Amino acid sequence: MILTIFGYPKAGKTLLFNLLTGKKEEVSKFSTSTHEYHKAVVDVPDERLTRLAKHFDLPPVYAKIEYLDTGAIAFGESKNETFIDLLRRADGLVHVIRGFEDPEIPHFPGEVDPMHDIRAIEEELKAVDFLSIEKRLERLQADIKKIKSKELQDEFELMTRLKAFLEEGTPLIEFEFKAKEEIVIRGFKFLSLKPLIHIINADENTYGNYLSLGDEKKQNRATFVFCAKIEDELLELEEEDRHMFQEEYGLNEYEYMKENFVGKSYRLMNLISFFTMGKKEFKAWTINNNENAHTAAGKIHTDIQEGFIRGETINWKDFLEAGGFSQAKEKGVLRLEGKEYIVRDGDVIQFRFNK
Ligand SMILES: Nc1nc2c(ncn2[C@@H]2O[C@H](COP(=O)(O)OP(=O)(O)OP(=O)(O)O)[C@@H](O)[C@H]2O)c(=O)[nH]1
Ligand SMILES: [Mg+2]
Repeated sequence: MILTIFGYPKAGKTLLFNLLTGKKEEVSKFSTSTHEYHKAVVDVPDERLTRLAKHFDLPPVYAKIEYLDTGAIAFGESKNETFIDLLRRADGLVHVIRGFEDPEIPHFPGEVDPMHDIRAIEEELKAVDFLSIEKRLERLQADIKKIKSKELQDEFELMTRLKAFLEEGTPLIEFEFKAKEEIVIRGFKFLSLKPLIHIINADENTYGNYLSLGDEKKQNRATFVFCAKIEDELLELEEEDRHMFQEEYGLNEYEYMKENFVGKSYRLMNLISFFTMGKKEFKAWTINNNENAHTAAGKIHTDIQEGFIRGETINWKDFLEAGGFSQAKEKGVLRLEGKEYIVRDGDVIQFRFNK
């Protein structure tokens, strides 16, 4: 899974990137480059997998998140393709918003005003999609003149509806696509169709003011509030000192983004994990909530999906208790599930398939 971090200059993007990835990229008050970006792949921490792997004496292979930290925002620029591409590649977008006061660091849109920046960025994302749709419509119009095709006509109608939808100011994520339409639009990688996480980067004085803007979930949109700089400092400290400083800053209830971000974004994006036990490793896989065993098999290998016979399935805790597949079978707690079985968070699955 790819998550792309973006936002106005000096909002604290790289600081967040460093916190989430353990990297030490330079954070600075001054130089800004819009064409450079950082990339890091990190494990999705999962206590369940840690326990399973330990019990069965296998190395754990965690699911992965690739974080991309873009340079400052470059929507309007003529040469913004690299930047837009980093956004298009993402499975989810992470918008970092200036919420701290520091007279030495100017804020590009003017006043520090998170709600303003949130709205402005949402408009930018829709504007990018709007342009892609307009371009596509022009193209389709020309093609339709040349070739009579129901497919092209259907796409033209869909694009026209999407354009009208955007004109009303609604992001595409709120559009109710039919399954067929989803296939048509997949290649466009529309930005307003992606889950979007707004992260307000506050300081100890502004944190309290912005908490009320926090919102776990609204149509695949979420807003989190955190204090990048303070969190960075606090994480350097021993547990005990940490609490003391937290109290001093008035941040007793502070939720560490480093610890909570993945869980929060999985919930927002409706993602769950299932596990497989191989000869050499115990492995976590990420899929959308509500997806079936057939799709899950496809995550692992197309051969497994195509030859799918059944998924021998058990909740991870029961699996630990039973001590393995054969023991679970003996105890009668191993379930034989078919293609249509909706995978649950924490399932351990052994796929049977025709080779
Ligand atoms: N006072 C204060 N400074 C902060 C806070 N968060 C970030 N900064 C400072 O803001 C500056 C920019 O931080 P970065 O993480 O580099 O921001 P960025 O968004 O990656 O910046 P660009 O990539 O250059 O656009 C650094 O000097 C940080 O120390 C904060 O909460 N309070
Ligand atoms: Mg940066």
